[in-house]
Amino acid sequence: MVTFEYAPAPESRSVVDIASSYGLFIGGEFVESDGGTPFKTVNPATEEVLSEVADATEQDVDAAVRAARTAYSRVWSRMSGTDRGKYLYRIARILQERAREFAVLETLDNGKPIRESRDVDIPLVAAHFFYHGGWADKLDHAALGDNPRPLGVVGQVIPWNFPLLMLAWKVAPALACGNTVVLKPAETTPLTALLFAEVCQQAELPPGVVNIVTGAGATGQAIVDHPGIDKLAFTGSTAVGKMIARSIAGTRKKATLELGGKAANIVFDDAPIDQAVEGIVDGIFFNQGHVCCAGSRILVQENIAEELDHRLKRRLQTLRVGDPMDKNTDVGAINSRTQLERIEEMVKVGESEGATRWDSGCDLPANGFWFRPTVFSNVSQSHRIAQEEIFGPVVSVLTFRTPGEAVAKANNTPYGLSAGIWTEKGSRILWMADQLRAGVVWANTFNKFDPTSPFGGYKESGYGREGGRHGLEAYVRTGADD
Ligand code: TAP
Repeated sequence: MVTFEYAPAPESRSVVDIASSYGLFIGGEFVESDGGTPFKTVNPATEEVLSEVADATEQDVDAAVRAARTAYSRVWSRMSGTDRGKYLYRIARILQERAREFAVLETLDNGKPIRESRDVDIPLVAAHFFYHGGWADKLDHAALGDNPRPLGVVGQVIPWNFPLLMLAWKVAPALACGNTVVLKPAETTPLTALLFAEVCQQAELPPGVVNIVTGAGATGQAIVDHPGIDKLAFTGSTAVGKMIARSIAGTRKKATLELGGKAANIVFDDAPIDQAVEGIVDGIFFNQGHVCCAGSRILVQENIAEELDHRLKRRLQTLRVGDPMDKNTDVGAINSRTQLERIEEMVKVGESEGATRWDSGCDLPANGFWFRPTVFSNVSQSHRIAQEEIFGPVVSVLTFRTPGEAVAKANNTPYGLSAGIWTEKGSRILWMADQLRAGVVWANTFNKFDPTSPFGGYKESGYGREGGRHGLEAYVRTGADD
């Protein structure tokens, strides 16, 4: 298919200064690791090394937990909610002022298109701090129970797909409720968390309220196992989530786990089909499909399956895949070589199971990690590509005849994070939403996020909610809880 050639429209990277190496952010200062071997973080679109980052050891995690405990007992838990709120607002305003710097850095470290980091990630990050700043002095009125009080020191471990946004989902509610935190960003995307540490300094946040320890899985495990942690907030894969649940079983640690998903995006024959196609594109090709709630399974009513297939493939041929720093780019780089290999392996599995593979055929850059938008048809429920998360720009298409069959197929996975419904009938939307075992159900839209709206899963997608009033519940104790 012929598309216009756009002139390149690259965002400038001159707004961001990347240091050649970074230490750990403990007790309000950047400090060197106590013996860890630094690791490199690369730009996945070019494979250029961006910086070297400290690998936090058990001793470093211990120092961070001790700094967080001191800040908790001496300052933060004693401060009025009004004053805590002021700090959150200050952080939110600085994030807005430095939004372009954060967007460019996120795109360089993660590979996501600048259009998305600029228009989605960073504005939502600021919105989360504003929203939770508003709750800080109103916790008594949030229907959380009698006398809501902070839990103490919270350990937070986050993934690489929305690095700064996942940090905001974790840090903002924890601080609003009076807790202090030790957070570990993902190994492949630590840079915006380290820039956020600078924002904490700029906002004059009391030292130790936020501590950031970079590292790999072992650093995350050291946080999970540390006896000084009162609560764990984890976002990542279901496999690691299960390990964490096993590690803390029998301890007094509370936990919220936000894990994987395999969402159904269900298209009925009365849906506005071009809008549904846009919703499908947004559902699975946004952020290269590195989205826990991605609409990775299309369930389409049988009598419009052929038409949808035709329109979807025509649309996918217009997606621009390439330089994430170009403002025209729709689909950026896959975050790491490891993730690219996982996607390639799952796609091979799909072909060997007998599904039909199609891709958009677009050109790909010579360096970096890339995968073309891909559609699998002739998929059946038992295929692994219909059951397991691929976490890439790959969608499986299945068909149904009746609403009952759509519900049965949508619910038939180990996950239950999100779902989408496309139909013009309001009554059908309500009936379907009631039947679907998913934490979030979107109707005639997909991937819409707002800090006021709780997000979380059923079944193997985890437990607990983030965002909204419900998200605060995870960060307080009430009544006679000690
Ligand atoms: P994971 O491999 O689970 O990694 C998540 C985080 O846990 C990373 O910081 C990782 O460190 C760390 N980690 C690894 N092993 C650990 C251990 N044994 N103990 C403690 N921490 C450990 O997931 P991922 O591949 O980065 O992220 C993709 C997954 O996250 C997908 O399944 C996706 O669905 C899920 N996700 C869920 C949500 C929600 S809200 N439900 C949102 C985004 C993503 P390293 O970076 O060093 O490996």
